[in-house]
Amino acid sequence: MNQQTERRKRILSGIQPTGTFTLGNYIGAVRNWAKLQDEFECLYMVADLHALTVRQVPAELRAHTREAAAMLLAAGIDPAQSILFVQSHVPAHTQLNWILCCNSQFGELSRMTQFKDKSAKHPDNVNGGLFTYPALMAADILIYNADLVPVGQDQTQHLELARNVAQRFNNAYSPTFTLPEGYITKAGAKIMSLADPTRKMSKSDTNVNSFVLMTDDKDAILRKFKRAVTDSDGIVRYDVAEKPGVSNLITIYSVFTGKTVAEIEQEFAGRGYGDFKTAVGEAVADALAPIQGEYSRILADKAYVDKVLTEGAAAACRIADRTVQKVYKKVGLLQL
Ligand code: AQP
Repeated sequence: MNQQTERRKRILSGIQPTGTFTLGNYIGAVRNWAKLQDEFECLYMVADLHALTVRQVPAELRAHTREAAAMLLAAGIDPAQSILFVQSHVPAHTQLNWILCCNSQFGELSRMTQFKDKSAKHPDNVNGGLFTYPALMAADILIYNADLVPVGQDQTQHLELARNVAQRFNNAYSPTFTLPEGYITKAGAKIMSLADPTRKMSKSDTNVNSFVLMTDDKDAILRKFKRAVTDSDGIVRYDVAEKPGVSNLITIYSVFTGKTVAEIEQEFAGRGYGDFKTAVGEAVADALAPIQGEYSRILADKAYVDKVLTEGAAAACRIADRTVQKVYKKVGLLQL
């Protein structure tokens, strides 16, 4: 095969509309998605079905879903290049999910650390969806025969399960699914909570000072960084074990200024945390301002967002429905 006829590798990635995106979501995921569009065939999904594993307020989930799409567009996802869609708009995901649930073992699902973590976090709602979540995630990926899945460290176990289930299905029936590989972007740093730098920054955190939202204005951003938990030695030095708060701020500052850790340590040598926190806040606010402008403009045009999502769902369905038909046939479901 020559360069022209070779199919570009396909990427699938998703984000849950469980709240407004944080700086963590942006740095770890969304920021990189736009950059992947030139090289890969990309499918980006607002994972509203996954969001249901935790109780949601229906009106908020609806609003967050449209907002998520608008934010992805504002962050540079180009619907002319990539397929942007909402998971529940492509029913084939749940159709394949059932088949994959029937090909996943209780033991392997029980070993998932996210299940254990989320069960501990929501002891009053340890539901079946939380348990079978990795089978739906496998369906999300396998239904498009995605080659690559950009994942953080926290998702590698789920991706491994998707590969195992795909392999099992291919062996039991016939080659059907591409075995997906993880695509770890170097820039996909893990951003920690500003209130507790040993935990990751999360959009559903109940402490509003723990995260910076993509929609926070400059005052809120500066205030949150000023309050960020650091330590008492007053030295701007990168040391995750000893100085997790300061190290987290260095990472964020580095992402938005392009400066290295050494340059940052040098820049703030002998200056204390006040100056440093202000500089981080300013850098973040400056970087988010143009995205926020785009976001407001796009979100105000509901018809445009819905048109993108309608076209995205149609394009995704065209690929996904074919896979499901093939799978249904292979497992012996009667086709009329
Ligand atoms: N703190 C983070 N640092 C770097 N990357 C992060 N991601 C999330 N938090 C950070 C990445 O964002 C993408 C989408 O995540 P998700 O919405 O599917 O679920 P999540 O990882 O559970 O994100 P949150 O914000 O923590 O959501 P909630 O609070 O609902 O659980 C993923 O690629 C993730 O790695």
